[in-house]
Amino acid sequence: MSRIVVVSNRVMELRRATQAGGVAVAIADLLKARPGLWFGWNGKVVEDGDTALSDVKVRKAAGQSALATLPLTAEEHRDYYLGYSNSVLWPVFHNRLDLAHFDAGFYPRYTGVNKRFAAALASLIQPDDIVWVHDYHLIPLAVELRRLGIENPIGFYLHIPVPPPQTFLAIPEYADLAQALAAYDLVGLQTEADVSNLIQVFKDSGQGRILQDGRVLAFDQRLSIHRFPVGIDARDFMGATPVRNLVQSPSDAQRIIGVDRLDYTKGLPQKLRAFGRFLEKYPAYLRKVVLTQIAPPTRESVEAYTDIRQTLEALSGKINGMFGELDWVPIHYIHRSAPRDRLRDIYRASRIGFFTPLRDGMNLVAKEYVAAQAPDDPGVPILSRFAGAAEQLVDAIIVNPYNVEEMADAIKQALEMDKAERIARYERLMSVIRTYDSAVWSASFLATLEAAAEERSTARIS
Ligand code: GDG
Repeated sequence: MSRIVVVSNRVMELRRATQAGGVAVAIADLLKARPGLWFGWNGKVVEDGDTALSDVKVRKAAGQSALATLPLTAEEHRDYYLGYSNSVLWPVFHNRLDLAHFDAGFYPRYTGVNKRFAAALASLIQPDDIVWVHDYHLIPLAVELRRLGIENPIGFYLHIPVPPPQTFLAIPEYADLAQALAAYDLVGLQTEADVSNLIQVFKDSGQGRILQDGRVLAFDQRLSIHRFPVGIDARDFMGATPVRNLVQSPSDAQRIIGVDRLDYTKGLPQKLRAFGRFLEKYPAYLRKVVLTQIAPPTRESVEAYTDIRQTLEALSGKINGMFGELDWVPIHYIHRSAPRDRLRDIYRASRIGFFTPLRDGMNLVAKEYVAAQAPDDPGVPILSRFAGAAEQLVDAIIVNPYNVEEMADAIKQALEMDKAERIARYERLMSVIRTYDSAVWSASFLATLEAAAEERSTARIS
């Protein structure tokens, strides 16, 4: 079996990755199951000129896998990570051109880190390795590896959405980015909408057309573009023990749970407003419902993230002040991370899972919530139509996250849904979540990548 070389911005111990949730879990599961190397940043920042910058550290991890890591300099951390990755690509790909900060100094360091990573990685790649690069921080990696003579299959998976071409083309370096994507054998995306946006980006940048075999010819390169919706390991969340009385509230109160990194893409202010509107519109539910919102801090040194924190603190305080009673606090807002097994039990104890991002690549939390439900008395997910997960989880209550009135009504609908309907929806949702789990996601990506690379080498020989 070939070795898998996984490349992502941040590398962590497999045990820690399993706790972190999200894609780190899928990568950790893959590397426990087959021989591999996980390459990327170790989370450390060092002085410019430090020898550690070119001295990649390789150490054994679980199974037959190893971790290979490098530090960043303070300037790289500022311009590559906080700058180009999280102040340009993240907001633009989530349709927030208004929050993008186009600073001319960011891009050279972004490509600089990709060059440095490629040079360090090239010396570790063996002839039979399959290289799988993850996410927007590392778009130029394949170009750099090819320049260094690496001929192995190289695939790229984007965890965040592809914006419509009009938005993508607003990035000053859009043509470089499109060309860099075309250097991969396979680009994997979360949804059909992402696939069609990316194909359109290639067409609109004057450089792409679809070939008869379904592949795309762009910038003189042939590549495959496919949808591989990221999944969870459902077994991790089944068999949860519901926790009760998490906060002082009437014991018969129904819980609504939200779990989102405190990111402006997650639609948190709209969600809190919708809950406030629900209490105002349907006063019979006062004292009968509690919204627990877990919102761990993230990327706090990026300015746009300070604003969202202040907005949420003000909103939760306002709604609690307006509706709260001595023995009932309507919003239980936690700006810290919760342990993963605790999260599972809270999902299970919640009648509603409330996931309303304004834009999201997939939204794994919605899948985790469903998987944690009791099969004979499951809760109901309310899900934004702009989360990638909405393409798959059609049996959730699907809402427009900009429509506060509609979300308020969805809460009522979910609370009043009879058990038979809840069970029927749960069973259909679970069958999707089980079928497209994290193992299927990585296996299907890797199989498609190997086939795509095979076609490239055959095309070259003939
Ligand atoms: C990106 C894309 C895409 C969250 N809070 C806590 C915690 N988590 C875990 C969740 C879940 C993961 O983090 C979050 O995954 P999401 O998919 O919901 O969102 P992003 O972090 O934005 O992830 C997204 C994903 O990549 C995968 O492709 O779906 O669209 O934006 O697993 O459980 N885990 C713990 N404590 C917390 O407080 N332990």
